[in-house]
Amino acid sequence: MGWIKTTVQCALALSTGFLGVQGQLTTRQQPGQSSPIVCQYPPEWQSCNTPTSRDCWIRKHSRRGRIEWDTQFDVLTNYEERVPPGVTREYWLEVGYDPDVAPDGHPKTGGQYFNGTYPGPLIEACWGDELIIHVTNSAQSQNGTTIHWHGLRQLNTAQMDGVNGVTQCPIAPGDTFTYRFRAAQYGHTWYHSHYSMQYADGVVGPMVIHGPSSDDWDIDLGPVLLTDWMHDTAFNGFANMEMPGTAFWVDSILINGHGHFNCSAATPGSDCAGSYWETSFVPGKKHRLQLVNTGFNYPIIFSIDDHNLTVIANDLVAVEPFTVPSLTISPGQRYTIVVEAKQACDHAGDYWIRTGTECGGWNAAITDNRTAIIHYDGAARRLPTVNRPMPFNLTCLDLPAHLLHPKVPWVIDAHPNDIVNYTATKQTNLSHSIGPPRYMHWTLGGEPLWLDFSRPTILNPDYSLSNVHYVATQEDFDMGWIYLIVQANPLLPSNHPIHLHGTDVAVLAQETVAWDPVTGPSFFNYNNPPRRDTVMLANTGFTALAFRPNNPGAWLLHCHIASHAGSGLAAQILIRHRDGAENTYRGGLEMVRDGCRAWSSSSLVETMIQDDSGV
Ligand SMILES: *[C@@H]1O[C@H](CO)[C@@H](O)[C@H](O)[C@H]1NC(C)=O
Ligand SMILES: *[C@@H]1O[C@H](CO)[C@@H](O)[C@H](O)[C@H]1NC(C)=O
Ligand SMILES: *[C@@H]1O[C@H](CO)[C@@H](O)[C@H](O)[C@H]1NC(C)=O
Ligand SMILES: *[C@@H]1O[C@H](CO)[C@@H](O)[C@H](O)[C@H]1NC(C)=O
Ligand SMILES: *[C@@H]1O[C@H](CO)[C@@H](O)[C@H](O)[C@H]1NC(C)=O
Ligand SMILES: *[C@@H]1O[C@H](CO)[C@@H](O)[C@H](O)[C@H]1NC(C)=O
Ligand SMILES: *[C@@H]1O[C@H](CO)[C@@H](O)[C@H](O)[C@H]1NC(C)=O
Ligand SMILES: *[C@@H]1O[C@H](CO)[C@@H](O)[C@H](O)[C@H]1NC(C)=O
Ligand SMILES: [Cu+2]
Repeated sequence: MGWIKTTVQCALALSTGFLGVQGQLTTRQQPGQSSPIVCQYPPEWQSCNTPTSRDCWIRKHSRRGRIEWDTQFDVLTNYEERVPPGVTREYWLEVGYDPDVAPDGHPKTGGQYFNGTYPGPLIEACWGDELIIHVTNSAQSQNGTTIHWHGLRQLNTAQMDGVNGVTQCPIAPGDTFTYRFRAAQYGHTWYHSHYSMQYADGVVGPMVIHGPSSDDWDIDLGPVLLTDWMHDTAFNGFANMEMPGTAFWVDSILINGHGHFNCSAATPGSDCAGSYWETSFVPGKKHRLQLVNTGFNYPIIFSIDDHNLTVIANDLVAVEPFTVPSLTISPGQRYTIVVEAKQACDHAGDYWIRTGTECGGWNAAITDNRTAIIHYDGAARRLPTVNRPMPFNLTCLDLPAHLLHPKVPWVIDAHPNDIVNYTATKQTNLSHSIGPPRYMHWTLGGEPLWLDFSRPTILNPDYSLSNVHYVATQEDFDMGWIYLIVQANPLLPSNHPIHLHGTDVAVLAQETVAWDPVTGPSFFNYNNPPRRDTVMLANTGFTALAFRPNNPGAWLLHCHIASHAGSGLAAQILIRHRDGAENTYRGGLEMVRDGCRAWSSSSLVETMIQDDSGV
């Protein structure tokens, strides 16, 4: 063991109240979880992850006790090639309604949740584990459901990606689908319904895969889920958007299921309490927080009064550490941050966590940016007295590329095998109707995406490729690189957080000027560019992405603003789907067929009104 780092502590700060500060493989207990998980590897593998060596994960010792350096898993390990030998972990989740969940104190119509909690239970695993997750759709449900594990690569398990109409049929009310896949990456992410607007009504939860970090920290404060929240059901919100000039309404911002709403302002005389999420800092210690925007509409700006944020990972990619005063996180994106509790004893106290949505533009309803509290252990409890303006830039675009250096570099070939070209734009008053008539559809590949829940692409690739509403393109290369150019329509005000399933993308360029095929490539960075799974596209510009076509399957590409994807801003990329699909997918497609049979015989299929793209 290394020496104990001494830190200045305030006289009162004696107990930490956290498990796992010294024990490197255990983590702090989360609400709703009976005990912290312990990572397990075969006995010859030992942990090398301590508060002063977070970059190391496990190491194999030779019989003679020597360290075999070539058999170590750490933050420099290429996790697309080598994955530790983990264990199998099994979880059960149930999706259902619960009228009593009121995170900001105000009731919500049509709230749907995992296990009746918001956010859902923490799904936890260790790097290399196999996960088996049984998802049951409540018999009382008026919706199908499918669960997507955001950002997980699903190598050779595309059928576990959880996208109805693409990788499976919706899980029928009363039915269970078992997801089984390997946690080959590490870090934190979230899982959410991919059935129409359902995730915006509450079907989301945090997921952590324990592994190494690119910087040291002492105390794990776990996932911090940031989201916009609406009191009406998102299905109504979306239906109300059919006419020009109407927009999705957001009522409050939640952090880990806590928030505030001034009921009295809406209905004079009424009152609803709400609450602030709180967490504790131990003076002098470094705290890890795993930020996720699980929202459906806004990018969220995050800051803590009088504390800087050291970023150590974006999405599921460990990066060289760097420090910023605030972060803008778009729906779907994540940042892992380390925050040092370095306020001196006479300033130890409570500090605001602030969230801003100013770049949302048209919805100025949420003006109070105080959303959660950091409490210094040992200090007297009181509402924070410090009031700082939020340090941020109004663009709400991603961090500049020069800050984001993945620890495991990708070097991109300047000669791609293929270039796929999309434009995020609107179509108004389409003459041919799909679903109920709508004034406007967002599109990516010319036509709005509109899936048939009963005919998922993975079972019907030829049908999908011939149906314009499946917006499907195919790639049959099994090596090299595919580029993806996504342009915005500069006449429209929206930025779009673009999410590709099945692989991380290298961000060759992310510009605020229009794409030009001649000059565009001069912006490209081929040498270890930022890499992530959700990339903000500026309304006036383009983003150029690159990925390897090495994961067979049908992969959704979509905007992570729920109403945009719902009206059609999505496409599918079919990678080598003909390579004997049945054998390519580990575990085969029989479970998908069983799920489709249950869906087809469900009475919901007759009564349900599909008024959106399905995703
Ligand atoms: C969810 O609820 C089910 C049924 O009550 C329970 O068996 C399961 O353990 C819960 N899952 C988690 C992850 O807490
Ligand atoms: C989903 O359920 C909501 C009620 O929670 C209902 O309004 C909506 O029509 C359902 N939609 C589909 C496509 O099942
Ligand atoms: C809530 O709104 C009412 C009416 O606009 C206002 O008087 C009151 O100060 C507000 N309360 C808070 C806590 O902001
Ligand atoms: C944050 O970092 C900046 C740049 O290093 C520094 O000037 C500032 O004092 C730091 N703020 C806090 C609260 O530590
Ligand atoms: C955030 O809230 C503070 C008060 O707590 C206010 O002074 C400030 O104007 C708000 N907005 C920004 C962008 O800081
Ligand atoms: C805002 O942008 C400027 C110039 O690009 C940069 O120096 C500064 O750090 C940014 N501030 C924040 C809070 O991101
Ligand atoms: C992409 O689209 C633009 C504009 O539609 C076009 O000019 C360009 O040639 C396309 N590039 C490729 C590689 O298809
Ligand atoms: C589309 O339909 C709306 C509503 O009927 C109408 O107000 C608008 O003028 C139409 N736009 C075009 C371009 O036809
Ligand atoms: Cu969008």
